[in-house]
Amino acid sequence: MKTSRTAVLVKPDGLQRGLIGEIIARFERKGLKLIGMKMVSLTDAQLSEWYQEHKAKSFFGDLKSFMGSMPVIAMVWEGIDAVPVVRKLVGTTLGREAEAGSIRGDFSMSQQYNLIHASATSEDAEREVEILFNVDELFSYSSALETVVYAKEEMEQLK
Ligand code: FUP
Repeated sequence: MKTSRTAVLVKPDGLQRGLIGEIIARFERKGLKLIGMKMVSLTDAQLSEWYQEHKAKSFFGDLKSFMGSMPVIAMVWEGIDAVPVVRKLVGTTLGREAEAGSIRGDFSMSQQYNLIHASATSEDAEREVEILFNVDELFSYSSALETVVYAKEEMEQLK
């Protein structure tokens, strides 16, 4: 168990479909803490860095133009094991096959239009947070909910 932070994007299809509130609500209800959020238009350079692992793939150009076609909502969520916890809430990549109950499983039918991005690993999370957020855009505050979301020993890890 480790306190970590993870980067989330509500993609252009999530914006168009009016699912921003629904997505944020799911993370809030889970007990994760929001430490940064903004609406932003991703540049081609940012997208190339963001999706560097897919540079050689056939869908790279399409994916970048889709992601740059309108603003996205960028967020950073924090909590114990935040990276795998958020990936589980998001569901697997192909919306049609994603688990019912996950965000993609409940709302997406597509591979590219799968509503949301979430960091795959802690290393990815740190890189992605850095691409989108300045240090002064991330916030440290104590949440009243933490004492009921986590047991005492778990709270130690949040320090
Ligand atoms: P994920 O980590 O679940 O977001 O998925 P990947 O990192 O494997 O893929 C990144 C994004 O590329 C996906 F969200 C959707 C898009 N993609 C395609 O458009 N076509 C493909 O064949 C595979 C992925």
